[in-house]
Amino acid sequence: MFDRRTFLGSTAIGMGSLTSLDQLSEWFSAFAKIRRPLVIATWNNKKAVETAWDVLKSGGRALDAVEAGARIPESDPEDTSVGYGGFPDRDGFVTLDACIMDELGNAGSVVFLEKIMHPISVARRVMEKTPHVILAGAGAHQFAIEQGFKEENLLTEKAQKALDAWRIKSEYKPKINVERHDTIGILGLDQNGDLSGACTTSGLAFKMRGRVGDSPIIGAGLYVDNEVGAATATGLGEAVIKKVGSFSIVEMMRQGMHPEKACKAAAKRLLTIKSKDEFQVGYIAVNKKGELGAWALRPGFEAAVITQDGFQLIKANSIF
Ligand code: SD4
Repeated sequence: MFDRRTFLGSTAIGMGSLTSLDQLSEWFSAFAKIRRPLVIATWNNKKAVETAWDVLKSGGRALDAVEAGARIPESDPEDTSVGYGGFPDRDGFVTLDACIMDELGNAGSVVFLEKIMHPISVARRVMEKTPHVILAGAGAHQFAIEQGFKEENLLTEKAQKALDAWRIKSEYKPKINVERHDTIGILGLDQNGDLSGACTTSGLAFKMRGRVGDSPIIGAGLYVDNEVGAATATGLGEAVIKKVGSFSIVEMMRQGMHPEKACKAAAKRLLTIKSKDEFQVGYIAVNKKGELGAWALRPGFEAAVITQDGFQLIKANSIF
């Protein structure tokens, strides 16, 4: 591990040596010219940030980049927290939540959407083609079909087996950080300096039917303000919603806080929740300068970052 001094002394050997977001942000501050484009996503969503990067490196729009990135875990049957292959609710239905925001402050969201593999793209259509922000359930599904999306079975054999195993005891206690958590919140800063964000999930495994988490809630799971920065969340959605996590981070950045400090302050606010010892929440953020932040309630949270210097998996600091 590096301390600040050894880190600064090591920058000559490049970003491959960085071990934390603090250090990455310091690197960005020290070499101000290399701040954009960039992509940051929750967890080790490497392929997603690489896909988003492909859009940005050729001068593409951050909105297109984050949508393209979010679609990667949505169609991956091995990813049990997002889209196809996502673990179902306790009644055996895969129900999806997603939202997206662009640099103009537009927002679109779908909640409790079934049988459509790419909720993030439906959310984008809600944003661009309707006068609304959120469509839910059967209405969201109807809109998706009208827009040309295909109806598909999203429940994989692996997910059905996991449900069958869970039903033996039927104890509902989300094992945050224990099962694989790849819910993706992804933020992009493009060459123009414009920000966008996307967030997509199948929500918590074995949730009650009808439950909606933070991921599709503008201000909770995601918030983008192109004048300031963007933030997104992962973990126990109920906790993130109660604290309006992503909006708080952007507002703290608006007051001049560095993204890392703002994420930490938002993570600290979770401590007033009674069940704080039983859940995980992770936040990531980026500001207009391309400075980054990531902080979690407890250890184990990671962020995937990509810049022109390549991919970095960052271990986030935590309150506990
Ligand atoms: C939810 N925040 O639905 C999501 C779950 C999550 O990794 O992030 N899982 O509460």
